[in-house]
Amino acid sequence: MLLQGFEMPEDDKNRTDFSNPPANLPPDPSLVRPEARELRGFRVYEGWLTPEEQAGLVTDLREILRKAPLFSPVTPSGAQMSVRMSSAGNFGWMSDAKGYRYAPHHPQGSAWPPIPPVLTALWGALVPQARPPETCLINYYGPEAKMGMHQDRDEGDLSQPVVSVSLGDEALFRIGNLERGGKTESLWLRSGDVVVMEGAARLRYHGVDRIAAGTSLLLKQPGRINLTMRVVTPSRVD
Ligand SMILES: O=C(O)CCC(=O)C(=O)O
Repeated sequence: MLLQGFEMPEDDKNRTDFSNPPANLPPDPSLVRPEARELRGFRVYEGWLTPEEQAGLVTDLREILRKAPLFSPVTPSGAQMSVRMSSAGNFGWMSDAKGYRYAPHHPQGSAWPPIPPVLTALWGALVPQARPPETCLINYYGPEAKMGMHQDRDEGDLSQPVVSVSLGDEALFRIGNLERGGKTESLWLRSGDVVVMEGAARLRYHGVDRIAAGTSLLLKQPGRINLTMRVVTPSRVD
């Protein structure tokens, strides 16, 4: 039940047949990746992942979520988030009455599964100077889910980037300022798009206002997956 939003189409003729893609495709040297465009310091790579890579990633995610099922986090003030979450990597992001934090275990007690190699390769290609990612937060948005404006600041080393991958239905992504409030700008993120938040833009407020259900054929049901890779631990001072 927890995996339903991620199942690939098997018998729907209107959808591309990605039903049995290889989990990790070999790099194709002839593949030309898109250049970034910049919006308020966020680097946006439209269509960075090919449809085949997206489908392979969904296969990887299905396996991850079998071991670390999605759960519905509750904010410290007691509100249930509309986005369901899980994680891969050494840590997973958690929220409950005790606050926001990273934890080494899923709420059910198991370690988080490893981050899929296609994602660590993407990180290496787009932020080669960064430390390796220590977590990949998996956000699942149903058609009604959204995410309020927030900063990503629970990590121990804010000099390290956040790399965000969109899969499935389009999302209206809003970028704000370094402090709450003020004018904002929005863009639609589509399946395969990647956003890099780093440097001066790392702490910009951002959020997701809505999902345009049914705009992608990648997932079996309407909805969106967002993956954000981050470094969690403080940098070592030797
Ligand atoms: O879903 C998105 O595109 C953004 C996710 C996000 O802001 C977060 O996980 O902190």
